[in-house]
Amino acid sequence: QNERVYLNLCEYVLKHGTKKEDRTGTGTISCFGYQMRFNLQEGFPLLTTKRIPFRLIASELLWFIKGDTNIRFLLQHNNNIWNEWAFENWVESDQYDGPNMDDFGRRSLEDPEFKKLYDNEMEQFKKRILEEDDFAKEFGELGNVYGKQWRSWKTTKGETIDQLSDVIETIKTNPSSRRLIVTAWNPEDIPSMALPPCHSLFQFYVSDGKLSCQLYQRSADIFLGIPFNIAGYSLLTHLIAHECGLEVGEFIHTLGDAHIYMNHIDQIKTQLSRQPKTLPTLWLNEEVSSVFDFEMKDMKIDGYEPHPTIKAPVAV
Ligand code: DHF
Ligand code: TMP
Repeated sequence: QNERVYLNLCEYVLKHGTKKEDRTGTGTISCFGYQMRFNLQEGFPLLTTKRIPFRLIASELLWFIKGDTNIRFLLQHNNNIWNEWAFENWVESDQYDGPNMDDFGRRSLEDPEFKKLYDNEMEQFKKRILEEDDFAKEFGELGNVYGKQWRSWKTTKGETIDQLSDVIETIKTNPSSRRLIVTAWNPEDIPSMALPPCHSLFQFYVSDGKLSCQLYQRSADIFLGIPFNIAGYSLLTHLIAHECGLEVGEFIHTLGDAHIYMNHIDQIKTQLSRQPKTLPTLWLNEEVSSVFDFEMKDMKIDGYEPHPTIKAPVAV
């Protein structure tokens, strides 16, 4: 069963992982190099051992597909998963004159008084992103992240490359190609990104009328990020297969630094104690054909009856 593949990853890293310091100062246990395979014909891999809100997966993917890199679109969809990385740029800017927010991620976990200040600043930040165009333009921007690289990779000639459109076109015209690749890893642009791309490169493969996708993820937050990434790329594979008149094959997830944050270990153990349920199925609106025309209402998940949410802090 598909979900077992993810639970096996958790067990593997708990068992074989070694302690490793990390950029965020949280500490992890980590393994290097791991691969999971999900058969997309066996149901949509939205985990059932904890609730993963599908609307967050779908709105983040639409945001990538639009080529958008500003969190305003996400906030308009009540999606808060990228807030901290835009907020970080804001509180480090000259224009910010509120209370000191250095190291806000860690301090808000350790100090309840500080957390009140932080929550308040974050609320105001979100409000300004939604209400003030100029503020949003400047401080909602995450830099040249996924959407930019997928849809308008800048060339040395001053032109742009639409990798996503190109790959879809090639899947239609030359499905046996071994060059069906989209890369977000643009070394020149890395310094201008709020976070260098974690899901860095993906490749498609067509055989037997089925479309498969393999993702190389350089850095993998097993508890928080990975369930989102599995569902997000599975959804992308479904959308492209839909446009190209193909069935779905497999999603293959290849991980580089696969880690569990020290403050996620109890949560992972709770999750491992739960019995996976039947995976849901994905419904796509037949009337929409192009990947670029999908909206939230055109994608639904059926038969999703997961175990309850498990909360955990995100390392910033
Ligand atoms: N940093 C780190 N350390 N880990 C990440 O997974 C990560 N992911 C990013 C950006 N930076 C990151 C983008 N994706 C959540 C999930 C995915 C995501 C960012 C955050 C998250 O916090 N999920 C929670 C709550 C979601 C909600 O309801 O708002 C979860 O329980 O899944
Ligand atoms: P890093 O840049 O130091 O590797 O930190 C990035 C963290 O974010 C790391 O824990 C991996 C995690 N992450 C995911 O797992 N999935 C994602 O989609 C994103 C954006 C980040």
